[in-house]
Amino acid sequence: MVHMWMTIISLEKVMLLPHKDTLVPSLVQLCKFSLNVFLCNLRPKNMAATNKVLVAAAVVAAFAALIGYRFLQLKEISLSTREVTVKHLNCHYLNNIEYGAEDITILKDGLAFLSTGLKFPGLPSFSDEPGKMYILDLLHPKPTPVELQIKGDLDLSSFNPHGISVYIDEAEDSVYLFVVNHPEDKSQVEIFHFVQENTLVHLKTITHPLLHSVNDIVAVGEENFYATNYRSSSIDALHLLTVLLGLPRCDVVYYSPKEVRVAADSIMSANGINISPCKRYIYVSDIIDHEVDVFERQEGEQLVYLKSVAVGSLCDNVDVDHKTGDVWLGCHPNGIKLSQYDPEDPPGSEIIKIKNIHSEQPLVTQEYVDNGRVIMGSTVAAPYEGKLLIGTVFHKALYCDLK
Ligand SMILES: [Ca+2]
Ligand SMILES: [Ca+2]
Ligand SMILES: [Ca+2]
Repeated sequence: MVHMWMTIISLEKVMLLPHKDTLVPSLVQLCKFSLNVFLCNLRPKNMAATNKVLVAAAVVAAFAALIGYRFLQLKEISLSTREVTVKHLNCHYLNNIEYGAEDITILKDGLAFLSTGLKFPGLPSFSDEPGKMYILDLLHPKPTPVELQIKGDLDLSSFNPHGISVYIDEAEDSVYLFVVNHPEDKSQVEIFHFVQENTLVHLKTITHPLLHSVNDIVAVGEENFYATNYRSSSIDALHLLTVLLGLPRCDVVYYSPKEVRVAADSIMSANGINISPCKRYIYVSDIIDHEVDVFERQEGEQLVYLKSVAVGSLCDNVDVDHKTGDVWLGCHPNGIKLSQYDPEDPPGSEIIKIKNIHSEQPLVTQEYVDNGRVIMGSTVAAPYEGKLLIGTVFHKALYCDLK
C-alpha cells in the first residue's frame, strides 16, 4: 500500500518541517525572506530588471504557499493525529502467521487463502524469508493455517505476495488463485491452479506496462482480472508531482489475454478491489480519499463510476460477504503511525463494514478497533458464517467470533 506515506515523510524530512504548527510560520518566513532579498537588490536605474525580480519573487512565494498548503492537506489525509477508541471482538491469534497476512480470501466452502510475509518499500518487515501462501479450513474445529506447496517454475526465493483473488471454474470444478507478486519491487500477477489439498501449481506470470504498481486484483475469468494501481506512475518524479498537486491519477486496469486497458481512472490511490456476489459491481478502496468507489461493469468490461461511500479511515483491502453482500474493509486508522513504526506507540487496526452499499444511505460501522496493542496494521477483514479473519501488513492475524 503505502508508498504515499513515505512520500509524505520524505517531504517532511526534505523540507525540515517536522510539525504543522511550525509549518505555516516557516513558510511565511521563507516568503518574507525571498521578498526581502529581492527588494534589497532593487536598483531604480533598471526598472525592467526590477520587474522581473518582483515577478520571480512572487512566483517563489506562491510556489512555497502552494507546497505548504498541500503539505498540510497531506498531513490531514494521513490522519496523522488520529487516536482510536478500542472496540474488541472475541478473537485469538492464528497459529503460524507471524509476519503479516496482507490479503485473505475465503471460498464458499470455507477454505481461506492467505498471502503472507509481504515486503513493501516504506513499511516494516521482520522476516528475511520470502513470502508464502497459506490455506486454512474454516470448517475445521480448530482452524490452523497450513503452508501451501508451490510447484512449477516460479522463483520462490523472490516471491513477495500482496493482493490475492480466486476464480472458480464451476464447469471444470477448478480453483485458480491469482496473486500480485513484487519480486525485486516489480509488479506482476501470478496465476496458480489450486490442487487439493495443499498445493499450488504455477501456471503463468503476467506482466504489462499498465500493471506498473499493482496492489490488488479481482479475477473474473481463467486469465482475466481487474487490477488496481496504487501509484499514478512507475516514474517516481511523476508520481510525486501528482501527489503534491493532489491529482487523482491512479487507475483500475482490465487484463485479458486479448486486451489490456484502463477500465476506470481518476482515483487518488487505488488499493483493495473486489466484486459483488452478483458479479455486477466492483468496489475499489480509494485509500487516500478515505472512501470506497463503486463501479458497474458494462459491456466490454468497462467500469462505470456510480458513487463513493465515505469511510473515515485509510482502508486497504476489500472483502464481500457472499451471502449478505456486506462490504468489509481492513483499515489503517493512522497512516503516519504505520509508516513510522514505533513499538511504543504502535499503529492500530480498524475493521469497517458497509451495509446496503447500493442504497441511498449505506450503513458504515466500526466492527473492530484496536490501538495496536493486540493487532497492528490491519489490511483485510474476511467474514465467513459468523467468523471473521483479520490480516495485517507485517504483524499477526486474528480469528474472531462475530456472534
Ligand atoms: Ca484481494
Ligand atoms: Ca476517490
Ligand atoms: Ca492492499
